[in-house]
Amino acid sequence: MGMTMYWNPKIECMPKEELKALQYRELKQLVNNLYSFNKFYHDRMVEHKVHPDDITCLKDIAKLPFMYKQDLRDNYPTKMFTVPNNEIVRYHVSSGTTGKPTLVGYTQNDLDYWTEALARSFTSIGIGPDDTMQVSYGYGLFTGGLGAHYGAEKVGATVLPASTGNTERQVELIQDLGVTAIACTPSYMIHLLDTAKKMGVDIQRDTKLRKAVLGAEPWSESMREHIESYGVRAYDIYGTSEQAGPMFTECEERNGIHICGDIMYVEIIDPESGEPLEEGEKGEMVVTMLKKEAMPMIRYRIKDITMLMEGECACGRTSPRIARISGRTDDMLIVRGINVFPSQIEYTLLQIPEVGDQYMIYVSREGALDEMTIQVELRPEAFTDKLEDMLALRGRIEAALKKYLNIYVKVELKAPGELPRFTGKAKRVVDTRVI
Ligand code: DLL
Repeated sequence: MGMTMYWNPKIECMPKEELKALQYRELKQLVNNLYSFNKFYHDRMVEHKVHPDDITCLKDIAKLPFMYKQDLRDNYPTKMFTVPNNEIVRYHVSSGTTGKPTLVGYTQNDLDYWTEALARSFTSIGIGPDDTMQVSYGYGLFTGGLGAHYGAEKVGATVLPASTGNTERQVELIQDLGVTAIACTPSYMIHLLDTAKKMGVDIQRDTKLRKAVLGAEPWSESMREHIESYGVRAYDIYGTSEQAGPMFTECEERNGIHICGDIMYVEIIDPESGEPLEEGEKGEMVVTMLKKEAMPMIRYRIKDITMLMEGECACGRTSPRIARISGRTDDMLIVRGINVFPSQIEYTLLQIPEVGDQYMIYVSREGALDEMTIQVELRPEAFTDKLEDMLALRGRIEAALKKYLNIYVKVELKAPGELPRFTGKAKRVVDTRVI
């Protein structure tokens, strides 16, 4: 594999104690600033009876209140921003819940730190000037496309902004342009490999594609093995729009995802009690973004389940590492790369007078692509055997769901009483995807 390359060795290999001191300084400055100059954070701290002077070491971060996605929704669109509007240079929007999306704003410095994180990450997996990277995450409101794009350009790679879709064309481009690395969701990667096979293209023999940077949704070691059987080495990449977007990857060792500790401070807590957990203990990740200007995040409850890994990484980086995300503490589903909350589906269905109280959500994987089917029970007065009326109603429900969820879902209408009733806690989501 040759000599280990670092993008920013001073920070990436900084002695752990030094990094902690740096994190403490950043935290202290962040908390002081927000307490003095921002109403939202000031009021929160007062409400929580904590003053910046109470923070005297890194562990004191636990005295600060948590932040939740609900805070972002309540303050939609820009009430959480802490800089004047003319300092905002970019927005991204994450898919909505109950009709309301989450807006993220960035200053130029915010974009630069995001890109810096990706430059370190891509360098750690050997992506550099000799690579041509096809970015097949969605470009647009989603952070995946533009995020990976700027990161890959920063390390000097040639970037092909393919975005999603038109997979046969994507396979042709991989061949024609000698693409060496791809960034996309793991399910799209599998779809692309299937498509190549159908086209008679042998990835290993007919292309130069050797690396894939996969994330934005959960995946597993068995998916990794499947992808690697095509001669493509697969790496996990993690991030969320509240942090910036895709940011952190495994290194060549693939022994956890390296977090840029100078940019983000990670705590793992017990999701029930909120108490901090030790390295090696699985819990909910809570993040504090140490450098963000436009939309700071202090102790933000991401809801992803992971743990901080013990010991040193053989790559020489001293940065904290988290394990592969193993689930969520809420019911969020990721369907074709879109974050979908079942509560969002329920909310949409409730707006339609013909729909009764019972519904079921089925998520499956057809080939490599996710399919979502929603069965809805109609009210007795709405149910008829006139096919035309039923088709029109189905069309209306599908359109309403498409509008709120941003993805196509298949709707099946059911007669009153036809769907299962639950005696205990209703289990309306059946997710049969094997990952
Ligand atoms: O998915 C950002 C991203 C883009 C990450 C491209 C990686 C690659 P959101 O749309 O805000 O941002 O969704 C964030 O997706 O809380 C996790 O639940 C899930 N997720 C992201 N990466 C992974 C991963 C982007 N590698 C939410 N493994 C997060 C498992 C992931 N889950």
